[in-house]
Amino acid sequence: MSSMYRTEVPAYGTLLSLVAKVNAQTLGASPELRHRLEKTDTLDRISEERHGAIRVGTAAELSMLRRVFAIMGMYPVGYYDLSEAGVPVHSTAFRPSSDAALKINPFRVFTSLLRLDLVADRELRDEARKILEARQIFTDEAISLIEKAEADGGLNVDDAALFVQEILETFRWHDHACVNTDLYYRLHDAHRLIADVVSFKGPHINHLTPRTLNIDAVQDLMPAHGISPKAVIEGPPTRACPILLRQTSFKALEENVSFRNTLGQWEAGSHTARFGEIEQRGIALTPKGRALYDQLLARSREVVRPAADGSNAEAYIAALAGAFNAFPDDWDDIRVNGLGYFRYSVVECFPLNTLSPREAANIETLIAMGAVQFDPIVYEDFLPVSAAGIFQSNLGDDASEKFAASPSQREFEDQLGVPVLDEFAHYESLEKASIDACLRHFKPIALAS
Ligand code: OOG
Ligand code: NI
Repeated sequence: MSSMYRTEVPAYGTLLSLVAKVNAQTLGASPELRHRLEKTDTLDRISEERHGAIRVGTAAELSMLRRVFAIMGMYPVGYYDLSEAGVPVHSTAFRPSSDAALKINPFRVFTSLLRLDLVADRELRDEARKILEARQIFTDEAISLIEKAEADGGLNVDDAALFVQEILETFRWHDHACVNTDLYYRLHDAHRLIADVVSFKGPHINHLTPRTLNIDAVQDLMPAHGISPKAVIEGPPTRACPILLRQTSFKALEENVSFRNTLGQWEAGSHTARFGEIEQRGIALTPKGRALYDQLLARSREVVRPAADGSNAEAYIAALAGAFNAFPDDWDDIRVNGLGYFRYSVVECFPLNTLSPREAANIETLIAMGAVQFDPIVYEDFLPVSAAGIFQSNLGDDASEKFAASPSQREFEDQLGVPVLDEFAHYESLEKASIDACLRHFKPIALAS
C-alpha cells in the first residue's frame, strides 16, 4: 500500500524522505533517545507508516472490512464520533491489540462510516444510498479468500500473498467517478465528504502516516520542500514529556477525475481527497489524565479557535501552551497523579539483600528505593478533536458544516458486527501485568521472614 500510495501521490514520497531525514538527525543528536528506542522499538522501521485512513459507505462494507482486518490480526479499538465536529461520520481504528502483536505490526487503519442519516436532503440521501448499495468494493477473489481464511483459521503463504494483492484493490484510487457531474456537485454541496465516499468505485486510502521523532521540525520544513502543511499541529502542545498523539498533514491535492455528463460522455473534472500526514506519539493517559487533556484542550479553544487559513496560528499555539501548563510535565508527577499508564520493570543490578520483606512487597516502596523503574506506555489510538481537524483541513477551508452531535456507538457496533474494544482496558492491563511481574520477582524476599 505504501509503494502504491507513493506512486499515486508523489508529494507523499517527498514527505516520507523528509521524515526519514529529520528522524535520522533527531537520533544523531540524542544518544539517549536512540538508546531508549533501541530497547523498545525496531530502529530500522522508525520512519515507517503507523496508520492510514479510509471512509466507507455502508454497514456491509464496514463489517466486511472488519473480517478482512481480523485475518491480519487487527481489531476495532475505540469509537470516535465526528458529527460533533461537523463531519458526518463515525469511526473506529483497526489495529493489533496485544503488546506482542503491536511490536510486530504497529500499523492501524482509521476507518470511518458515512452517516447518511445526518444528511438533511431526503432525495439526495436516497440517491446516495442506492448508489452505495449497488457497489461492490471487494473483488470476487478477495471475498473467497476471506471466507477460506475464516473457515481454515488462516491462509497458507501463497494464499496470503494473493489475499494482500486482492485486498489492495479495495484501497486503490479510481480516476473515473461512478456518478455524473451533476450528482457529484449535489453530493459535494451537501458535504465534500459525502461526495468523496459516494462518487467512486471504492474507498481509496486517503492518507498514510509515518512516525516522526520531531513533528515540529517536519512541520517547519514542509514548505521548503514544496509541501503545504495544515495551519497547526493537532493535539497537545510541544512538551518535555509527550502525551497522547500529535499530528499534522499536508493539504489534500486537487486531482484530475473524469465524470460522465448528461449525454453519457466522459468529461474532465477534479476532486480533492488524498493527502499525507505525520504523527508523533506520547504516553497513554488514564481516564483521569484524558479528562484533564480534554478539559485543557477545550479551554484553549475557548481562547482561540484555530482558523483553517492559519491566520491565528501563533495565538492558538500560545493559548494551547498556556492551557497545558496545568498538565504536569514530569514523568513522576504524571505517574503519582494517576494521569498516565506506565510499564514497570526490575532494575537489573539492584542489591537484593538491602530489601526488607515489607519493602519487597510494596511497588511504591520498590520504586522509591530504586529497585523498580518505570517507562511511559505509548498511546496507540486516536483523538476525535484531532481527527476532526485532520478531516477539516482536507475537506477545504470553507467546509465547516454543522451537524447535531449524535454519538451512536451502539448503532456503529451493530453495523460493524462486533463491539469495539476499550482502549483504556488495553493500557491498564499492560500496566498491571508489568507491576505483577515486578512483584513476582521480589516475592521470595517478601515471603522470607
Ligand atoms: C481520517 C481522519 C482522521 C487521524 O489521523 O486522526 C485520521 C480521514 O480523513 O478519513 O486519520
Ligand atoms: Ni490520520
